[in-house]
Amino acid sequence: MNDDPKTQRSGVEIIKDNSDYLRGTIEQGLADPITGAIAEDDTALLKFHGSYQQDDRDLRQERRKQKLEPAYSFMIRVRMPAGVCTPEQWLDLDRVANTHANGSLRLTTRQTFQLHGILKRNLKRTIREINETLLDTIAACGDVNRNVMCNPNPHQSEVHANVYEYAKQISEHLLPKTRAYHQIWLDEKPVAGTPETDEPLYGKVYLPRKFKVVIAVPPSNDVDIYAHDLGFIAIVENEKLTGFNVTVGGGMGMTHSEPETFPRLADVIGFCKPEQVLEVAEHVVKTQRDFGDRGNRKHARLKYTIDDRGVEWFKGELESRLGWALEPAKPYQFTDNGDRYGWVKGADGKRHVTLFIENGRIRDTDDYPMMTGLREIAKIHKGDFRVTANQNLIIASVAENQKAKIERLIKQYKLDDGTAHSALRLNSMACVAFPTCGLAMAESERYLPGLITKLEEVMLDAGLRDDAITLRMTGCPNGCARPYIAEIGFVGKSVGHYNVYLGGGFHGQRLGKLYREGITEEKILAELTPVIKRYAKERDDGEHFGDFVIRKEYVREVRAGRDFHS
Ligand code: SRM
Ligand code: SF4
Repeated sequence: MNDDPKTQRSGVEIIKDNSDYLRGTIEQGLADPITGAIAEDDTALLKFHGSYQQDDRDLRQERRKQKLEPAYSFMIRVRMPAGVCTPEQWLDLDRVANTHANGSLRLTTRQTFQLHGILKRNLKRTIREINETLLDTIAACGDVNRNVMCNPNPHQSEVHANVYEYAKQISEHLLPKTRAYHQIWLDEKPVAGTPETDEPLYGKVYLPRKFKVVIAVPPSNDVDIYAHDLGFIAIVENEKLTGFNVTVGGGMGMTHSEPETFPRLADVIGFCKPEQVLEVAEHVVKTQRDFGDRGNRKHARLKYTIDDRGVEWFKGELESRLGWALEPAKPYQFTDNGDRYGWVKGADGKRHVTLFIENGRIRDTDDYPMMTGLREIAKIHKGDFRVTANQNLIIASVAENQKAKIERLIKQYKLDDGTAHSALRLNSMACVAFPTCGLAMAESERYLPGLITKLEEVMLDAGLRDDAITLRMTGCPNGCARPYIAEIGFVGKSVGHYNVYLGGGFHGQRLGKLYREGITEEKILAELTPVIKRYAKERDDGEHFGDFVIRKEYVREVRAGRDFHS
């Protein structure tokens, strides 16, 4: 454990420290026409501005052979609390994606957009255009608080609307204060004689690692509250929000063959009133800022700070900073972590339709003009759009007299309101992985749809077409699609090989357990077919797949992250 952040610092800590509040030499790097990349140290700083330097991994070998530098481009992630944007913003992002990026938009597992394939020479103009549409990319990545998530439909009830306001406030409250972003991307001139802010919340070296906040409104846990550093579970009495249970210390990332790294579910530590939310968020962040490990980035998330020192220690530290004690947690119940597809009527009488966007990828193909269809809807839609934490999309707040028009466009462009697919596919997610993700070890987004087609045959044969089993895939163990809380999780080990995890909780309440290691598709199908068939025959009434595989001892129940590997 690292008790003295000054003596043991990882390389990224030193880069942050020397960066003049996240400036580094990014501006100079953007102006250098010799290379499509920026300086290595600046790639760490660029993340705080919402962008990653990547290279096309499909082309890596060929370019190496030809002695060319990698095909560099940049990914941009938008900050968009709770996944809400207007039709105008949709149209702007669509245009930006088709002019400066690779012609597609990617809905992420944290309810926002990513654009891929932006060349260095277009990076500044792309970020500027995103800002012109009144969205931004500040702190979408980096060692700060990221996009704040919450149940995506404020129009569902007054409580949802209320909670959305808190998501926005938390996002604003935890933003870095440096003007670096505005100066580099938006040409803001430094004001002479004004000293740089000292980042009152984060300090000069920001957090030891990324930090993620989420709000859930039971009974839906579609935001997977236990997977995040800090969470607020809305407690509702007589249809009014009375406050929140506070959760801390969740996280998914781990490294293969390093058992000291593990996914961990958050602990519920107490209850706070609505007006105390910002104070709690701020002091949880500050506690992690002061106690998180700054020597080893693989051990730097809040989950390790809490696991090493104990939840009671953390709660005590938090309460001493707050100057008051959290109340005991209130009862609550989650039922699932999936999306509800199709049309629903909200408390305000407006209609909302949830569309299935497979793995969040929006693009046109010859037989599926999805991007065009959504653009046409955005042109006439008067409500807003909401990205869900399952990479899907809600066309929200449709007035009664607009519904038929939107329905027509959904049909015309073959958009999917959840009727066309099996429950297995509708409850699936895959991370991006190849070709853009620099950390991918195996395919994910490009591979999962085909694997599901094969598993669907098994499900169909077993009479399970409409039975929801959560299934998630990632191309490496970092866990971007939260695979360790799926009932079936596939995690890339090497090209074409996956670890299979079984037994995650249907509403995100339990970690899965390694069932088979590093197996190919043929083996995956051979291993899972008998389990699925047996589930169809021997499950108890209403029993979920994740519970069944534990009861039948395919895997042992994982009760704590620390036991994930044992
Ligand atoms: Fe993630 C890194 C994509 C949600 C855990 N994630 C990455 C990078 C940026 C790769 C990199 O560092 O070079 C990926 C970019 C791929 C690409 O080409 O676009 C990437 N993560 C994603 C997205 C786009 C996956 C998706 O298919 O939607 C999600 C974007 C979220 C957003 O909008 O902010 C995404 N990442 C997550 C989640 C899920 C969540 O937050 O609910 C997790 C697990 C939860 C957690 O944080 O523990 C997650 N991503 C990671 C990690 C492991 C962190 C750790 O503590 O070990 C990394 C690697 C790292 O940070 O070193 C990572
Ligand atoms: Fe990349 Fe791994 Fe995240 Fe997938 S899980 S996007 S492969 S970092």
